[in-house]
This record gives sequence, C-alpha cells and structure tokens, in this order.
Amino acid sequence: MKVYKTDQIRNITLIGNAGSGKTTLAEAMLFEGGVINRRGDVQSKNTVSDYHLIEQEYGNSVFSSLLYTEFNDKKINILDTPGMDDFCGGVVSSLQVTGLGLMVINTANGIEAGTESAGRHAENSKTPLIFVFNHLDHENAHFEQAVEQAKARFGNKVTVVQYPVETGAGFNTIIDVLKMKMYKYGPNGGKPEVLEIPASEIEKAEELHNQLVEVAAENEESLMELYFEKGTLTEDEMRKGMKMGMVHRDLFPVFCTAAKKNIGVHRLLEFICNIAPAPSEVPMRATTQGKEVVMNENKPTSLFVFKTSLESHVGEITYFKVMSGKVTEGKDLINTKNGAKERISQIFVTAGKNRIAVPEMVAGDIGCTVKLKETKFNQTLCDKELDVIFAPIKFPDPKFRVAVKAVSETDDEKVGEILHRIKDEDPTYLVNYSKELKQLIVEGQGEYHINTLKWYFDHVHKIPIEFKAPKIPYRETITKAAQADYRHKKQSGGAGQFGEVHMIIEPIDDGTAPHADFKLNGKEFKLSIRDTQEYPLQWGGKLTFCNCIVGGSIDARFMPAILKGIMEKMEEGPLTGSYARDIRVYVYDGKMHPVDSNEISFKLAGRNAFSMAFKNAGPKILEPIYDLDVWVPGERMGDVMSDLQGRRALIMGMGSEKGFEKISARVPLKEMNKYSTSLSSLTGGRGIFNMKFSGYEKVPQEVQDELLAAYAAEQKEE
Ligand SMILES: Nc1nc2c(ncn2[C@@H]2O[C@H](COP(=O)(O)OP(=O)(O)OP(=O)(O)O)[C@@H](O)[C@H]2O)c(=O)[nH]1
Ligand SMILES: [Mg+2]
Repeated sequence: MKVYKTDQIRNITLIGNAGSGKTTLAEAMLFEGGVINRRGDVQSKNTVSDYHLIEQEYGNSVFSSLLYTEFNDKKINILDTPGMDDFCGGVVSSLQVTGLGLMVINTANGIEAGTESAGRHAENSKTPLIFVFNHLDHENAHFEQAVEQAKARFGNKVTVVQYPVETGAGFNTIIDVLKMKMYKYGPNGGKPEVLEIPASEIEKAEELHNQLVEVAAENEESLMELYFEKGTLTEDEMRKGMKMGMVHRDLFPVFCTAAKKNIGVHRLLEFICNIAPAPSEVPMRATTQGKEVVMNENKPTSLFVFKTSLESHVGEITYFKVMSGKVTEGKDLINTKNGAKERISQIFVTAGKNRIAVPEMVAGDIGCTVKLKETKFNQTLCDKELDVIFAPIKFPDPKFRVAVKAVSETDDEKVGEILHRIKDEDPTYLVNYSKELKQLIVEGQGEYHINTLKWYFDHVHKIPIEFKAPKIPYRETITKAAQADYRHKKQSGGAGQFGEVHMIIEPIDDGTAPHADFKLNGKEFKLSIRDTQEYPLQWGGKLTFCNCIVGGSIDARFMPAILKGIMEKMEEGPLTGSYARDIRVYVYDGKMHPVDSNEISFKLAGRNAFSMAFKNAGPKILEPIYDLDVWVPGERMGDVMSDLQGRRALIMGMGSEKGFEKISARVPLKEMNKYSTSLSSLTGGRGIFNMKFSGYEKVPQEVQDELLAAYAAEQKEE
C-alpha cells in the first residue's frame, strides 16, 4: 500500500442504532474501494468488521473495528461501532479519533433510541455528522417522514443532499441536489449511471438545491455575498461552504443508501473524499499540559493510543492515531505516562482481523502495532523532545452493578485476573474488590453489557461464574446519648486479665462541641474533659474520643488500647456489622488491677462497653443516598415517576431539557438495583439517567427491622 499524506486521509466512525446497517455499509465501502472482492453479510457471519465469535453469535457488533478503504486516491479509515448503547465504549473512543461520524439510520424504523444515544455521544465529542438513510429498499421505508423525525430530534441542520425517487423493492435511483444529477444503480449497486434529472423531479430538486446553497452560504460571509450577488454558488464554493458547515456542526447532510444492495455507497464515498474534512481540518486533540501539537508530518512524532485488544495467536494489539510527524517501522518512542521506551517494530493498517504491514504512516492516519510492553489505551507515545500527553478519553459512568463470583471458590483469583484484562480492553467496565462488602463488584453500561461477561467466561475461559446482587454499604450510628460500664476479668491459672471501663457515648451532630454534663437514666454525670481527639474515618464520618479520666482510675498507657477496642467495634458495627460513624465517646472512669491489668484487657473492656452503650443509644442504620437525574420522553413521564415513587425516591425537581423531561430526585441505593433495565423497558430504551453519591441517611424503621432480621438470619447460618 502506498503512503497516504495527511490531506489524503479521511477518518470516519459509523454510528447509529443496532441493525441500522453500519457493518453492512462498511462491507460495501471496502468492496467499492477494492479492499475485498466479495461482500460478506451479517447473517452469513462473514463480514470483515464483525469477526469476533461473540459478534457472530449475537448478530451485532460488540467492539469497534478498524477498517480502511481506498477511494479516489484517498485512504478512508473506518471505525465500525456497535449500535447497542451497552457497548458504547467503542463509540466514544472512535469518535474521539475521527473527524466525522456517519449516522446510519434504518429508514423503515426512523429515529430510534440508539440513534439518539449515538447522537449524544457525537455531540459530546463535537463530531460532525453525515446522516445516512439506509434500508431504503425496505417496503416500510418512508424517507421524508424519517427526515422530518431527524430534523425534530437533531434540528434543521439536517439538510437533504439526496433523496430517493422511489423506496422499497424498486429503490435504485437517487437525486443528488448538490451535483444536480440523478444516480441510477444496477441490480448489484456499485458504480452508478449519472443522468440528468428528469422533468418530473426538477422542481423538487431545485427547491432542495436552493435550500442547500443557502445553508452552504450561511457558513462564510464571503460565500453569502457571492450568493446574494449571483443567486447561486459554484460546486467549488458549495464544497467550501458545506465543509465549513459540517466542521462547525451547523450542517448534517443527508445521504441515501441500501447498503445491502450496495446502492448509494459509491457516491457517498465520493462525497467523503471531496468534502469531508481531512484530519488537519478538524480541531486538534488537547494535551493535558496545554502544549499545542500541530498535525503535520514534518514535526516530531506523537501517537495517541485509543484502543487495545487481546487477540488469540497475536497477543495485545495497540491501536493508535498518528497525531503529528510520522511513524516508521523500528521507530523508538517514549510512553509519556510511565516513561517506558517502546519500539514500534511493525505498523499495520487493518481491515478487521486482516493486518497489512506498511512501512510508514503520517500524521492523521490510524493504524495498529503489536508487542508493546507497557502501553495501554489513553496513553501517548512520542519522540523524546516532544514530551506531550494527549487528553485522555473520558468514558460514560457505569449504570449497572453486580457482584461476580466464580462458581467454584478455587477459580476466584483467576476470575479476578480475567476481569481486569477484560476491563483493559473495554474501559466502560469497572472492576473493584470491595473489602467492606467482601464482594468483587463489576460495573458496566447495562445488564446486557454485564451478561456479556458471562458469555466470555462460558465460551472463552470455560470458567463458570455467577452474579449476585451487590451488597449495600450501610453505616451505623446512634441518635442519643447512653452510658455503659464493662469489666473484663479472667482468672485462669497464672496471670489473670482485668480492665474496667466506664463510658458515655453520644451522636456527633455537626456544630456541637464536647460537653461535660449529662443526665442519663435519672443519673447526673459531671465529666472533666482533659483531652479530645478527633479521628476521621476511612469510610466517612468521624469518631471523637474524649479522655475524662481523673484521679488515675485508668493509667494513661491503657487509653490507646481502649480506643483500639472501640475502633474495632466501629469497623464492625453492633447492629449489622457495617461501619459505624459520627460518634463521640467519653471515657470517664474505670478500674485497674495492680497485677492483672494489661492492654488486651482494656481493649476488650473498651470494645464491650462501647457495644453495650451503642445498643442503648437509639442505634440507627444509615443507607447511601444518590442524587439521580433521569431524562425521559414526555409521554413516559407518568410511568417513570410512579416507578421512582416505588423506589422511595424524593423528587427534587422537574424540567424540560432538549426535548426530554428531566426529573431530579434523591434515591436510596438499595432500591436502585437493575434500574437501567427498568428505565429502559419503561421508555423503549430512550430514557437515560445519571447517579451520583450524595451522602448517608437514616433508613425508615421498617427497612431497619428488615435489615436487622436479615443480619440475624445470616449470623445464624454462619
Ligand atoms: N434490506 C436491507 N437490509 C440491510 C441493509 N443494511 C443492512 N441490512 C441488514 O440489516 C441487518 C443489520 O445490519 P448490520 O450491518 O449488522 O447493522 P449494524 O448497524 O452494524 O448493527 P449493530 O452492529 O448491531 O449496531 C443485517 O441483517 C443486514 O443484512 C439495507 O440497506 N437493506
Ligand atoms: Mg455492526
């Protein structure tokens, strides 16, 4: 393959709802460019893009795959992404390295939930879009209706460049109002016959042409002037205006295809080559240091790694975009994250699993390499003198949590290792072992995403795993002051053990200071506080320890042991074994034995006195509360609200945002298990939500009773 220069490269991401035809379109693009000489199809499980076993079994793309085609002396790098939003990791990373998204729409279905989510990802990365109305050969394809829907959802930027003369089985002719020509395709699609627009279509075509000219002119003052002067623009002027409009996301041109029949693809590729921005014509990725890097092949080299994948027989494949300079075989680069030296032994262009070695790639191109030792996605490799770090890709927060366990305990460690490897390839999984919950918690983008893990373990690793509901990190605290004494005494043969501790505990309500007077159970206490220490707790909240010992009833050297005993009980709260927080302890009296008192005795006395006092201090379980924002289509608002009420949600506000109704609420984590699945089924996949930890709140009494009973049953079982 020849070496393409920066201005000969186009980078595109195919996005859109599952089944809209992205993978099929990619196949046709490769065929038109001569990269393959036979078109595979998704049902026959032989497309270039869906080459993973899981994709062939699912019948859906699961990963982003890098493909390329060569057309009109340009190289087009294509990232084909999954339409199911559970696999949005590949969409998000691909959009960040390409200057253009092709939003593929199944015209028979119109705008779907996945069209909307893909649109949101493109908006977040400010990626320009072309709308490709596909499946036009479908008997239910209503082109104009679908375009109207797209305008309603994405604004009037959606502008017709092409329309079909006829949809359904007879679809083979497209009117192009940029070229003002008619394109007629044969039964196998491919290269069209270019014809004059017939009289029956000319009026409509001219009207749409004028609309397009206006949109193109709007994007530059000089073009606007020309347009006013001449009443029209030349093709070159149109190209310039359209490119500007696209780059600024003020114009989303509409194209027509039936990818499966390879109709419309040739002309679409031509448009991409002529008008889509070259890599140097879209904004450059920022660096974390604020240093500017110019996308120019004559500058020092830098590569941004946007994806890694582990493939059998090959090992890890590292996908990169050349951000500046050029990369050649055998080039040494530095990983600016960890300082590792990496030799790029070989560089490849890829079409799915086929890799073709090339000697050189210049700024703007996308390719892959193998055998890197210490480089992961989101890292930068560059010439030493450049020393830049490109801003990392930020992935969406997870939406679904589950605890994962190996069916056989002996496999637990292996399962943990494999999960971490899977996470390296798909950064939208989060994997953490929670010491507190004693569970391996995995988070993902949805239930389907999480269930896919099971597929890997069953089919690839052959290790059975099971999913459990993740435990909730409860906390315990108290609501009033209480007093307790405890004497630890043990006489067994030789040296005995003796320690006695008297304490008062009370809740820390922010703002109150330690105080000396208490009246508890009709008894008055007057303490003299000698020393106060505050201990912030790792799990949130604090413990305040007041030493009120007078007259040497307990030696100062035993105080740390008492504190230790209390801390131990705070770590395993008296109610349900959850962490306790926000308690002030006054140790004001006790007893020692001249021979038998030691640290262990005071630790146990402190621990037990604390536990007794805790139980009399109006103990309460606290639960984690999250701030929740939900966006739903207006007509589903009622269902979503009543579902939230069933989840003990406190509605904090409502409003409209971008055509959706937004509900803000505070919800207990306990009630949000599998929320993404419920919301999805309540809203036909269109609802979205965000959840952020807010704080801890006391649970209602009935929930507390339920939790206490569950804990008692669990203890009995053990
Ligand atoms: N009749 C017809 N079928 C099409 C067309 N494009 C795609 N298909 C079929 O639609 C189905 C889905 O196509 P894919 O290419 O897998 O869709 P996708 O957008 O890649 O789907 P995901 O990977 O799940 O996001 C397949 O059975 C294709 O053969 C088209 O233009 N006309
Ligand atoms: Mg696909």
